[in-house]
Amino acid sequence: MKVSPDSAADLIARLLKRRGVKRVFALCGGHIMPIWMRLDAEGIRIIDVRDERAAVHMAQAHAELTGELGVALVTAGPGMTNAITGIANAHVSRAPVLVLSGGNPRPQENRGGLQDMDHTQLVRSITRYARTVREPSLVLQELDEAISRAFGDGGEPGPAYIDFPTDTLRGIVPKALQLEEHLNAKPRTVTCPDSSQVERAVDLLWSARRVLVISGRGARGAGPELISLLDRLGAVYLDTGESRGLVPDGHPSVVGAMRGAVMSDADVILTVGRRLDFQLAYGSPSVFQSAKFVRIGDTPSEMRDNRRGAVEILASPAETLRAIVGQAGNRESKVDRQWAAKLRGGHAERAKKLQQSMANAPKGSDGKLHPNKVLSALQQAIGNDSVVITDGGDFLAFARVGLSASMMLDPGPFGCIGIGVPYGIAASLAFPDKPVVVATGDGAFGFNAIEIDTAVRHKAPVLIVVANNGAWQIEVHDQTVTHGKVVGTKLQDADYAGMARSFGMHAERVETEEQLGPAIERALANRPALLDMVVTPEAISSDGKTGLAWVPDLQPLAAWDEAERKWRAS
Ligand SMILES: Cc1ncc(C[n+]2csc(CCOP(=O)(O)OP(=O)(O)O)c2C)c(N)n1
Ligand SMILES: [Mg+2]
Repeated sequence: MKVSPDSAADLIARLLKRRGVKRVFALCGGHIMPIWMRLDAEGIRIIDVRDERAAVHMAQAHAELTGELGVALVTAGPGMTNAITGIANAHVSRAPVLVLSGGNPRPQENRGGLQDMDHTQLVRSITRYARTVREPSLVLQELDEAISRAFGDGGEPGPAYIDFPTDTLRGIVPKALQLEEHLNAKPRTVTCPDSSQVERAVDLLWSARRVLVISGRGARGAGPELISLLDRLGAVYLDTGESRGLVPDGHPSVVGAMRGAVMSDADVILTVGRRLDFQLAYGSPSVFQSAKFVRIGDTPSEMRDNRRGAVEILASPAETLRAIVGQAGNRESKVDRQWAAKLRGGHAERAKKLQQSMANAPKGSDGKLHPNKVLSALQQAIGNDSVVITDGGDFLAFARVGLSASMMLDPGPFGCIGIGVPYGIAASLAFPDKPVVVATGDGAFGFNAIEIDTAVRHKAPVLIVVANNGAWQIEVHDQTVTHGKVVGTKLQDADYAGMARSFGMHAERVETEEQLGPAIERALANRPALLDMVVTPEAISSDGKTGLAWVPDLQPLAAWDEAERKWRAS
């Protein structure tokens, strides 16, 4: 059954085209074929993947890196259930992703049809919008609303889900009902800050001695405004995984390596589009010892989870920061310059030491490379204007600390390992002229390893670096230290380069220091490419040591857990 122009499927494709969608990440199936064929007819490129979860991961990476909507298209039943991990990940990361699916034709609904299932029930708790659209003429307005919800107009951004019975997709929509107002993109609503709140924020920030600024997801796109505030105030700044690269590592406010000291020291903490989640000790007074909070966010959770602000501004972070800097005018900051300079000095010293220790990281007693040796060579080869995706356990921790790039993504607050390969593919398609590198553990690589096929077929210029230590090593370490026994956490010393070559990808195995540099150069020149880096399992990462692996009761890190325990008892 062919699908014609003016069908509901045709309108879906036309709307996505109007909204600037260039790529849809998808896996085929009869229930969605009408949409698929109309997307193709509209010239929207279909990135056909090997597992629906990867399609949603790709849509999320696209959204997070470009600020655009990410779109995934998956078929009914198992196509939809496979996508759920991806949807949950986008939900926790608050990423604007639209997931489209199909369902049984209306006359066959709930009669035991193939792949029949009420998908919306399954995803309701992890989406901003979950609807089945049965009426062809409502397709445009439903999509319009779903996209709005995905971007967080009036709420939290995140995944929106819609499916359509296949006969609905083939249904014809009269021209009169194809309203331009639903087809066209509208400018996003920008929420401006209340001026009295801006004044209060300035009063607090400009009278404080030790101001720490922390940014997150909601600050993406507000880089220049954030930098201007840091410059005017002379505050110190902590990067978090959600907005890595927003303030360049070279900026004088960056004190990432002094995290522990600065969190307990600061008297005012300004969060910009950042939840006070586990990565920030839930904002606990046991860690942020005597700080007042100023919280800016365009979503409720980023404005007020866990700790109330002395000032709370629910508005666009860029607009708010601009208003604050404008309101402050020439007012003199009271930030203790010596305090800031000392932290910066400490940061610079530690960063330099880290670089040196990475470059000189010794081999393990097994003669295998240290993960940091690999990362040091990789950083040298890719420079700083690159996109880096980190994934895994120990290797993720080494890479997150050791690598620097203009854009970085990791498994995020959902801790969703396995995102590496799909994120890297989407990133390299969005930024074909930048070096795009996935630094992944061998365990994490396995989840979506089959997507190397997708990378080859779509010529996605990604370099995948697999740290092959033959184990879910961070868990091995935890078992060894905590339980004295290693059970079910070892993997094989597999030939990942051989696997990649079997799909036609340039791939090499690297075992020695001498092979390292030249292999990286060849791989960068021949992307998509994979480097199977044999590394020692003996290297213990910061995450392996600090508690993240063994999940303490009160806080995610051992030191915070201890501090929290003392504070609760005091
Ligand atoms: C989907 C999912 N499953 C399991 C985990 C728990 N987990 C976190 S890190 C890790 C080990 C990762 O191993 P690998 O990627 O090989 O990195 P390594 O520690 O060996 O460097 C596991 C199993 C998780 N975070 N997500
Ligand atoms: Mg491993």
